[in-house]
Amino acid sequence: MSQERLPPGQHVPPGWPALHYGPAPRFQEERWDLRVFGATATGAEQRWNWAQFDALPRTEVVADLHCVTRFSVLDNRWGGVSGALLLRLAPPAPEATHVMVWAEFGYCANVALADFEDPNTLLVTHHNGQRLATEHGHPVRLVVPHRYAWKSVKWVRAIEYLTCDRRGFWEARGYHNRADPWRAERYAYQEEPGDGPPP
Ligand SMILES: Nc1nc2c(c(=O)[nH]1)N[C@H]1C(S)=C(S)[C@@H](COP(=O)(O)O)O[C@H]1N2
Ligand SMILES: [Mo]
Repeated sequence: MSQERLPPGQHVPPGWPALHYGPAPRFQEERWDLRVFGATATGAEQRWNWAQFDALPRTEVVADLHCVTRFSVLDNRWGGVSGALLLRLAPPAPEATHVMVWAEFGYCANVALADFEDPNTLLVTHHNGQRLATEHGHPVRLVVPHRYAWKSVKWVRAIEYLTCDRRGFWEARGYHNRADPWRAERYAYQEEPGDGPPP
């Protein structure tokens, strides 16, 4: 494997490990919605039920997934709704700088608006042409390929627009606020001033 292909310290295990904190939620279609709230352009929140969300136009991106525990899963063909499209459908206020992506059971991760808008960032419904398996985030997970995978929130239920940065679940538990795998930004103690919200 060439050095350019894998970020520092990463290796490729067999298959696709499933890794998460706590249990995997069962998808209940009739109770599911995706909510956008916080600093929206109009101040109102927006919701899609499952049928509405599943009818949105999908994009495909081929990208690698890098977990901070050092495994990488290469060449995933992700299908889903782009972060950029979501921002067009539910515009943030001009002051918004970050999003907090919320999952079932309160897991969350913060993502800079620029990273959420990146053409490779998707709200993923499909992997290699098939619906995601439950343990990988069915029905919808975020994928931000250029950040460590704890920011690729599985079982997404809400997106909160923030006007100042705020640490998510792992970012508040000693992990790096930005989490660029190419710079091995694993831990909060590596942060420089400005990499995270003021303490
Ligand atoms: N809701 C939720 N999403 C999550 C996590 C979690 O604990 N809960 N773990 C993250 C971590 S640390 C990793 S490495 C990836 C793993 O994705 P995978 O299980 O599809 O490989 O999911 C991320 N998304
Ligand atoms: Mo991870």
